[in-house]
Amino acid sequence: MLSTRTTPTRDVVSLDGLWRFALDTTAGPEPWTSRIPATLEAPVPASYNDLFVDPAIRDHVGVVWYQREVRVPRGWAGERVVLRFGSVTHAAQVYVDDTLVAEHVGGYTPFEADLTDVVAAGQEFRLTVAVDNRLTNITIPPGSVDTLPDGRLKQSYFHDFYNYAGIARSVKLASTPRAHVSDITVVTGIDGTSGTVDYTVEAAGTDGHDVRLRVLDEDGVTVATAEGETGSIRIDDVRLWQPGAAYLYDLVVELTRDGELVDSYTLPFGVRTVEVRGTQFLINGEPFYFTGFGKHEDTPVRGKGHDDAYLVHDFQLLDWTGANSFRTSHYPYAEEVLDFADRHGIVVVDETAAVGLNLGVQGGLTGIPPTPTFAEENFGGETKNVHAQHLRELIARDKNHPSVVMWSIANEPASNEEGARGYFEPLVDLARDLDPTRPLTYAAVMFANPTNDTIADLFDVLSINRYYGWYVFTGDLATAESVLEQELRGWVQRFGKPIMMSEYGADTQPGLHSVWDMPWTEEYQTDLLAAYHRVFDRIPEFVGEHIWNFADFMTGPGIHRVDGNKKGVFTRDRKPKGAAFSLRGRWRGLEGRKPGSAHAGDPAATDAAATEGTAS
Ligand code: BDP
Repeated sequence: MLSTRTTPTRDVVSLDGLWRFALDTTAGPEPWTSRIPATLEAPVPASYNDLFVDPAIRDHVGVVWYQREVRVPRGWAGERVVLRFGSVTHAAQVYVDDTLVAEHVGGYTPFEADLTDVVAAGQEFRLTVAVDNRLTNITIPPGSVDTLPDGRLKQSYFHDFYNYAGIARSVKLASTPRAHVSDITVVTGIDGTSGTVDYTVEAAGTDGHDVRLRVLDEDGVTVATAEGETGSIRIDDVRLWQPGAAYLYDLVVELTRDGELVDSYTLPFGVRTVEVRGTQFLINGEPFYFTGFGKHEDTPVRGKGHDDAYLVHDFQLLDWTGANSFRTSHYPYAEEVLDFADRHGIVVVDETAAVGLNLGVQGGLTGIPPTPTFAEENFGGETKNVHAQHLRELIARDKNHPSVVMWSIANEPASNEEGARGYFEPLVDLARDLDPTRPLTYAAVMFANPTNDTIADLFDVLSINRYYGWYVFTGDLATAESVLEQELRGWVQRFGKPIMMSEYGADTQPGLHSVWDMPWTEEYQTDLLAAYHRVFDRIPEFVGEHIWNFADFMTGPGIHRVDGNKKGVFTRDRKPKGAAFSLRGRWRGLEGRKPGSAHAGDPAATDAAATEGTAS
């Protein structure tokens, strides 16, 4: 699915800003048929939960309504008009005046509505969106909704991060010609000093057209051309997209008829390869070692609302610590984030929203579920179908991003349980079919170990989440270190694949200190990470370390959490905890606190970081 851009044949109008807002309990019946009172207004993009002081809104379970008026630019007569939502969490119904124009389920992928036949250039229409935040056993992520004795609905879910909802990404109204480029796929390769670009162009709304393509370098110089809907383009003396050194070309795709331009779309892309060979993860044929974090889209007040200021600042902090990558735990992030990663050379493990396919969490530390996770009445065939559809939407959206080097199909599924293989095998096949070029992984929960895991052989990279020294062997780093090493070696021995740590960390209250191994102190977080790093450095098959988490984040209520999950290396407002400085020491080979003391371009820092980063 192409993202929305202005081109010589396409225009875009942003619909971000303040929309009228109401709960379904106050909006009245069929709110799309008339104006919702402007008592409450909510910004788009933002989650709605933390905006208002009324707990009935924050804790609302079910539908809320967003509404605004939109004028179609008068110059758009004869054009196709498309409405595009970056995401609506978790399900949407979209009305233009009295007409239902789109329905979408899945809170982290985009969808469009073709409005060509229901709106007119120069005219205004009323746009109303029903947003449903409910999670059930047939949503991804899953959850369950119960009715309390007083009649209120209660939402439960199997992940700790807060179930923020709303229109958290940008909304756009776009024009395209009726005959238009509807999709582009590029797969790049390297042949000596040349780059190869295998491309496919899809068009819609046309009964006859030609396709011509140009590749422009970063100076706007045409470096290659081609014709036809599919083909291969060669770029001589190619500049590769590399981690830490991004280089993007533009693929200008033009639809023509009798030599006249009909539609034009520009796709930025990078030339790079990704491959798992033996126990190595190769980017452009070179071993790559992931340093970085699992992140969340989470900020005060906005919740999961996309925010360019936090985007820029977070990437500054990634660079400052020497992180070269992150995982989009536990759902696809806003497209702006991936575009930014493409432009700045940050590597991304792109994860689906399949977090919590694991009833073992209800069994506490035993991990024994009260009822089997993959039983038909829990997460069975229908859940799998929804998961498959989500995977299709994710790969359709992100397939052309050079920053995305691997798909993570799920976080902490019950891969130790019977039924996991039947559930995941078709999803792995589907992902390989949709994208044969990128390796696959999933993040393994602590109940799944090298002996009882039933699915790891289906995947390319072992990603392991572990909390030794935190949830188990709390405060005992010596035991944590030795148990961790024994287990990681067990995974390598059984599966013989590259292995990385996809989560490890400790909740940390900034300002709390101790000379002893005291959980929650800044020193304990630093020391726990150091213990893990010693283990990683002793295992030759290790290909990466992603700490949990980049920053503190909001969670649902629970006795394990004090104002959210505090495993951040940065606080929720992005202040460094002590561990940030020691990470910088490990990943950049630098100590110190001044941002000016080490830039990406500092050769000493880069060399040191490279040496550290590839040490295994
Ligand atoms: C892991 C989950 C992650 C949690 C983390 C924790 O993958 O989402 O936030 O535990 O408990 O199991 O901090």
